[in-house]
Amino acid sequence: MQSRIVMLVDFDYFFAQCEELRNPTLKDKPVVVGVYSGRTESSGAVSTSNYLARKFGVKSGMPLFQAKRKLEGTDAVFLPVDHVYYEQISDRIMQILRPYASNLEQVSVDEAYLEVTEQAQGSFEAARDYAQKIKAEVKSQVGISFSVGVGPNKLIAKIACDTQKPDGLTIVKLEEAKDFLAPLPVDRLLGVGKKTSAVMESLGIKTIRDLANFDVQRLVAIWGRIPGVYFHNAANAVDLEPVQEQGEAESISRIGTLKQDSRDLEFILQKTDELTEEVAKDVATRKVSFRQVSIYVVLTDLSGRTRSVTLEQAANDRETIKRSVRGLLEKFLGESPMQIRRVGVRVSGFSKEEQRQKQLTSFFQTN
Ligand code: TTP
Ligand code: CA
Repeated sequence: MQSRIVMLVDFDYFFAQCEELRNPTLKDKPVVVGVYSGRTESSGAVSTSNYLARKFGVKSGMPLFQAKRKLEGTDAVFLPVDHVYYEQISDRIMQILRPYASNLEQVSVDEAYLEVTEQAQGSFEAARDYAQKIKAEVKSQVGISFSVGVGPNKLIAKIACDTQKPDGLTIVKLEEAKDFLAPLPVDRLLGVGKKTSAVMESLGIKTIRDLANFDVQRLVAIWGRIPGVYFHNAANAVDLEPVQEQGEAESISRIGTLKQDSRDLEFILQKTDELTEEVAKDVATRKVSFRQVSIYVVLTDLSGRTRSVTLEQAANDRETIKRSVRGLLEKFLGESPMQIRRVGVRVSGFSKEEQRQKQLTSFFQTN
């Protein structure tokens, strides 16, 4: 049977995996990446952790002191979040993924939907091979693993992906989709939070099967037309939401390594000019304007720094990027005595006028 085919790609234990990438000796240790609030040495919360740390009971959102306690006596490593670095890695992976899809919709720093109906010719068997090929390419080019869910729509792809991690590949065909959802609790559906699921439970709706069998008119009477119909359709594995290309990327960036460590402005600018060319090409292809230009530098001690400037007016040309990068680099070299090893150029703060505000999206925001 021919079907639409959508993939959801979700990078494994992302922040912690990025940390392992730049320091492979971390791989056989529990790794916890956290946001430090700064009051005491271990006040703050866990952003994520690698799977070794999870074995000890560490979870996202947990206070750091609690994670420390769980990992007492191990050689666990605790690191502060480095969003700029994770976004660089994320951008590189998204760039590799993009040509594999008719449409790519980035939903967060570590997740993207890919519309691959044409590429897989509507065949889930072909989609399996295709997913494996994409996984292998990202692994060899960037060194990051991810999990994939493949389904007849976004809803199924997302839930399929969550069933097998890390490095998972889960395929749920069109004809299997309803049975796949049926036994799951209702809160697995996007848009069914604590409040909604409590109301559903009071109506005797616990599983998605219960919801699928519930009278749609009653759902509409309780939640209104758009949510009511959405719940009914979702429970029946029906989801017509397109994979939307627009507004998916929050930034465009490139990073490169200098031929030798340096703090010579003109030498470094040769590299950033090359990177700027590529960034400007992407800006033109995606027809976006940006308000922010940033540089990212990796110093010889491998620590990263970022500097940004916000433009008075949105721009879309390479000269603006070059000028801003020069200014930022000059300033940075004036402030820091360190040698630079790698440099990156990024533009962000894209103009939003093209972004479509859909009814369902606004419903999720208020739910
Ligand atoms: P997730 O995809 O939820 O988690 P993950 O990538 O760490 O692990 P996996 O997918 O293998 O289960 O979140 C993506 C990133 O978002 C994560 O690496 C860190 C960040 N994050 C937080 O900062 N705080 C949180 O509470 C959560 C859940 C995630
Ligand atoms: Ca993830």
